[in-house]
Amino acid sequence: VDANTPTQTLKARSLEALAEYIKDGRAQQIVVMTGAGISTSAGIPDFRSPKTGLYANLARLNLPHAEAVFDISYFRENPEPFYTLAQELYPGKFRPTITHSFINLLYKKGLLLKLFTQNIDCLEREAGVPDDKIIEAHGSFAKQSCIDCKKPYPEERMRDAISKKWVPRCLDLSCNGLVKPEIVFFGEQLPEAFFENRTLPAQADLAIVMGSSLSVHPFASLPQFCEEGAPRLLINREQVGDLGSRPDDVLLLEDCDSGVRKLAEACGWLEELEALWAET
Ligand code: CNA
Repeated sequence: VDANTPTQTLKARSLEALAEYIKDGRAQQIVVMTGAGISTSAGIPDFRSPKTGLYANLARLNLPHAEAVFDISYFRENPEPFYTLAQELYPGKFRPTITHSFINLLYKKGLLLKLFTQNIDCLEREAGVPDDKIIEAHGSFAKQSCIDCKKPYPEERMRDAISKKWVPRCLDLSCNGLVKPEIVFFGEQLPEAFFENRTLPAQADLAIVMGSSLSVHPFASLPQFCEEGAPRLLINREQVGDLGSRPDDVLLLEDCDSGVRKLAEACGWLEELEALWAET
């Protein structure tokens, strides 16, 4: 589409028109899809940003290639690099961003159908979004288990392992398999809940994609399940996926936090949003 392509649903392909659509009560079933970019301002690096991304800074771990740190077959042979990284990423040290609070605000207003996140940092929960609204497509640090027999592993021990950088092993001595947080590695299946809810975006009357390069499949295809005519908003530093290819796609190519502030302001929610964030 270009500037002359007529829109189907919105009056124009602009933030103002989108805010009007929301204020008119036409967005009641919002699906939000997020990635590492919503947490970078909390201090957690993303994967793929040049210079600041994790992949650009993994040289010290001597990996064959950056993705290996999250590759299940590499982990079986060499779990230490993951545990080095896990110490940096482990939940508890980071504060949710205003973008996380914006998702909570949508929930509080009864407008959030579902949040699909690729993030493993649990910051959406910490911002107040309830468990049943969240699909953690790539799992999270919330649980841990043996990669062979799947036996759950106690959280306190994992916390200790991560803080002291020792590699935990299955408590069933006859198994002795490696234990890892239930974050989805390359080569592992996504959680059932992802596949059960995968087509949910088709029910959305608005989709908001934030902070993702949309380069990891199958997550990356979620926005394509949205109906034609359902507006899709992208808030990201760069254009990604097929966002921008439909007449009712609105692009805010900037930082998530400034983007959600603009959207909240256009909807008349900015004070409420700032207050909600201040509480977290
Ligand atoms: P990615 O591939 O690193 O892409 C991040 C995207 O966000 C890029 O398009 C950036 O341009 C953009 N971006 C970065 N910072 C901002 C910002 N402040 N405002 C707006 N845009 C920004 O990350 P994805 O999530 O797309 O990749 C999927 C991987 C990354 C998932 O498997 C995650 O588990 C994994 N990951 C998660 C975390 C986390 O939990 N916080 C951190 C690092 C990686």
